[in-house]
Amino acid sequence: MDTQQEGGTIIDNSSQQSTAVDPSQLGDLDHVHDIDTFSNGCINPLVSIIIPTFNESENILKLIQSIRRYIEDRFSAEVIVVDDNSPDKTGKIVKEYAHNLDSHNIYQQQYNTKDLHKQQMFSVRVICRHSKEGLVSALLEGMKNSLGNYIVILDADFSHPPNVVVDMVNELQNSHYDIVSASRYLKGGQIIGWPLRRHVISRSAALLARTRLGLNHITDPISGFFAFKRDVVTHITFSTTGYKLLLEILVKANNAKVKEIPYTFTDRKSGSSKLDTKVILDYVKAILHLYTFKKSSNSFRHKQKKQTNFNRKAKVFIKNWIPVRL
Ligand SMILES: Nc1nc2c(ncn2[C@@H]2O[C@H](COP(=O)(O)OP(=O)(O)OP(=O)(O)O)[C@@H](O)[C@H]2O)c(=O)[nH]1
Ligand SMILES: [Mg+2]
Repeated sequence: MDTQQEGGTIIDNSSQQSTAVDPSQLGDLDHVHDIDTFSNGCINPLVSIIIPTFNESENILKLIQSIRRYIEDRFSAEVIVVDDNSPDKTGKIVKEYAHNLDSHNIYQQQYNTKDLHKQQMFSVRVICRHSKEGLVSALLEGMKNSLGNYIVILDADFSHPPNVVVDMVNELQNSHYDIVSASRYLKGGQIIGWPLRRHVISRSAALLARTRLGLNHITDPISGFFAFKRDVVTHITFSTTGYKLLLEILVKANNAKVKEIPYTFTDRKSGSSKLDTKVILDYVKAILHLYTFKKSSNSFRHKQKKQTNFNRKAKVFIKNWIPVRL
């Protein structure tokens, strides 16, 4: 199914309103100053793995190599790194790596053609933006430029173990689930290395989302590590206010079937955290936005139901009474 050309992931770069972006203009991105594509084949990958980065030079290549080791020979994939002009040159580092990877792949194609059918395509692309625009907008940028039928989102700091990506994709391929989310709070999952303060913030944020947004069945609705079928998001109008994309997808993707799998979250060992007061404030704003969205779509559904009931009663009345009176 060639879904990547159809339907638009709709993006809003302002904080509150939601604006549709014409999918035909997706290549025309003023705020992106550099997109590199190094693909060793013209066949679309099955999976797009999107990694947002800001100052992740110590982690990013190790992570890409690790992902590659786990998925090699299993399925074709593209890694899309979305970097916001990191002062530590993360974007440049990935760009160079991708160039080398590309030449290596060409070498394999030329000298190893016999085994070529066994090899799965693996490509790396980097989207370099002018300035720090936030995590959610980076993820949306990656999604807009992705080609795979399945999209996986993970952080660059090794908090999200790359081997779990394989389980997520298998689950999407072999089951009826639309979203597979890695949970720290499901039985079997855990968090290693967080101080008490982080536990309290995270637990409270998850509780707020579950109770206010009707997500009680999801143990970790604010997970940053998840995968989904492309079709799930094509009709969603996203707002970039939030810090947690999964939350927005869970609320706005009607009737999507969600499976959680447990994983061990390990606090970052290198680089620095971007969690600050602004992030917490943005989170609260996002909850309010989604709460309003949910309420208005519920009342819309209620109105529609009332209208249908009225129409049905009117039809019965016309059928039964009007002929009698005539
Ligand atoms: N492109 C882009 N990436 C970002 C931005 N903010 C954070 N990131 C990346 O998003 C991912 C999650 O950010 P983290 O700093 O790990 O946030 P966190 O996981 O909540 O907190 P820590 O794990 O404690 O650092 C990492 O890969 C970051 O490099 C941003 O504004 N733009
Ligand atoms: Mg992190």
